[in-house]
Amino acid sequence: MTLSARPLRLATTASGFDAALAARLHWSADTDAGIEQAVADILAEVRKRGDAAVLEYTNRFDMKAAAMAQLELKPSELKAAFESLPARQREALESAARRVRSYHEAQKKASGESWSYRDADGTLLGQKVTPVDRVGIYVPGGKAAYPSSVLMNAIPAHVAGVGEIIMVVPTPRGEKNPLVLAAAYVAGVTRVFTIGGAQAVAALAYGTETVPRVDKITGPGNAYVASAKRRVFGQVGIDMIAGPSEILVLADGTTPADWVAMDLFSQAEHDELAQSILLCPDAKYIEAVQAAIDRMLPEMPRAEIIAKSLNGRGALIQTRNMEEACEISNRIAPEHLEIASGEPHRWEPLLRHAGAIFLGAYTSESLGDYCAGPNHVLPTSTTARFSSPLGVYDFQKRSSLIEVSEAGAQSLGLIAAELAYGEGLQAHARAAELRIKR
Ligand code: HSO
Ligand code: ZN
Repeated sequence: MTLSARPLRLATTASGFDAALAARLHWSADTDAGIEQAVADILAEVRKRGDAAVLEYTNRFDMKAAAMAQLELKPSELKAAFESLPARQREALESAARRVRSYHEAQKKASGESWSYRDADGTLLGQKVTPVDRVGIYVPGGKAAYPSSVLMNAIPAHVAGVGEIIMVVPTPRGEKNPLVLAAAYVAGVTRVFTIGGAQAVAALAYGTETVPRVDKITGPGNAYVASAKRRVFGQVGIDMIAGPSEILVLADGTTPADWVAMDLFSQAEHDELAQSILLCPDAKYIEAVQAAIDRMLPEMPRAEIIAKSLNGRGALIQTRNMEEACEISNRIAPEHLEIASGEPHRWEPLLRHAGAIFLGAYTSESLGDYCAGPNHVLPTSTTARFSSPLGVYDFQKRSSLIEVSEAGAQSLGLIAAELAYGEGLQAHARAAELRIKR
């Protein structure tokens, strides 16, 4: 079978461009009613019967175990998994972890510290930042079992100062992924349970005899996991619900076409529903990228997934100029945005909505996925319009601090009492007035 990948060719000057683009971008997170019902049942069972229910579901879906205790990995097993890896893999994992840690430490310094000030009355006002006590990290077990995602979820939690990081990872047929366990070891995960699916989310959200109840759950998962996370939200915090990976490349024609084509492949190989888009004013360059796709596709082990993704959701779009390319990119609000240009800093100020922005020809998105330092858990499906990468701030919360001085009580008391009487709340007004000196 000869595969071919022909992303949709569009031009902004053509009539019907807006509709054609909108159709390509469309993606819906809706899950079917069957999944919703199954998940609701699993959550209810785990809530009611704890360990016994988790064990039953695990035996049914993943592996046989006689007791919950068998589903917890000992710290020595994590260490052994790390030590079993070839030296080069160990070093890569540690270098990546170091860089991700430094980045998130800088992030904490810049925006994650407590602050306060005193006003003219001597009243103290501020904000105290504290870590979440205990978090749960969901790690998928199937085709998307990414050790890099273990680092990206656990390290910011660790840097935030989270006391306990509980990881859950299903082991279909009992097979453990040593790289995933090694990543947990390197990232400083506290406890690991080999459970997955909606039952693992339920165990983390409600707690069982063996699995401690957490305050927040992060990490990607399949439709069951996504549905379970939505349903336990409120009981616990959750991170975003991620859609398929996306990459958008803005090209002015100066980056080798092969590099750009391979970057488009890199997200397409994640998932048949992943989205890879090129925006470029130069028709010849678009041809060159298509030629590179044709040439390199057969060499790719995941050619079939790449072809499905590019044929179904990919697009090569010719724009009038780079300014228009930036404007369309803002409309798409991609998860990953590469500025494959000789003057990336000229275009970057025009780009407002993107999960992560990769500047210049050398900045392959792939480097950001593993080791540049910033987080690879990013807002997808246009949610970069209003949300941000996973970060230290997702594992922290803020408390307001107020210390009113005696002088402050006089002036604030008058204001508060006035407004309280207006709301018909006598006790509020009197509490303020009692502190006013006659
Ligand atoms: N690009 C993915 C993350 C990842 N890539 C993990 C490789 N491994 C997030 O969109
Ligand atoms: Zn990736």
